[in-house]
Amino acid sequence: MKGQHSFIVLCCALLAASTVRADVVNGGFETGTTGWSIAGQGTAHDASFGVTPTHDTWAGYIENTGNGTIPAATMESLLHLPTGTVTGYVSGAPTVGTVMWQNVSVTAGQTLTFDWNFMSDELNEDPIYDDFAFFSIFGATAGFQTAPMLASRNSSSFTPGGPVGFDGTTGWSTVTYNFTITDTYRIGFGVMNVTDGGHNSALMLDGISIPDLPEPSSLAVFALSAPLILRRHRI
Ligand SMILES: [Ca+2]
Ligand SMILES: [Ca+2]
Ligand SMILES: [Ca+2]
Repeated sequence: MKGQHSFIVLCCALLAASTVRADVVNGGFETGTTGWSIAGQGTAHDASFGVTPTHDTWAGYIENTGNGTIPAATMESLLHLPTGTVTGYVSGAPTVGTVMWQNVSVTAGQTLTFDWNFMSDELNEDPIYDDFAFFSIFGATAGFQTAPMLASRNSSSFTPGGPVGFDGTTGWSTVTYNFTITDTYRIGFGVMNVTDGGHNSALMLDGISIPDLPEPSSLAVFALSAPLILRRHRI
């Protein structure tokens, strides 16, 4: 009886330890921008804006014009990016834009996934206005991880039209990023003007999540537990 009791306790302990939770708050923007920090211009839009969200009713939105937009050096400071990251994406000089971020606790092996959609009013302007968008990952202990460009005016294909005020959108794409180190990470998103501060470009986001690691099946729990039980019986 005592052995059976130990087995049950062990199973419970293993299950508790295996349920790893990160905490992206409001990753689908169903409660506006709650949980997100924004420097610049950001909000949430539903389908009445002209773009259908990929998850439920609302999607996040940051744009690179308007009051409060910030320069490249401020973006790099807020997202903890190496100096030169934001000025290095395209050949033109960035001017001002917006970043949005959130800190999350992550266990090695977990994966970030999100949907993004870039839109621009620069498409019938000169290509020197190469507005762009990016995302970034920085670990409190692990340090800078990555900050790839998602899209730019000159490097992406666009579907003409889109929301009022834009010439076209890239449409939705999904990105995944695998965490290899357990840490607290700052996950950031940015959209930037290039050469001047006019003609809006925007990045929409939805379904930002870090799913729990899968729990082992009861069979796997038994397989993990069995050697410990056998060892106990030999004592
Ligand atoms: Ca949503
Ligand atoms: Ca235009
Ligand atoms: Ca612009």
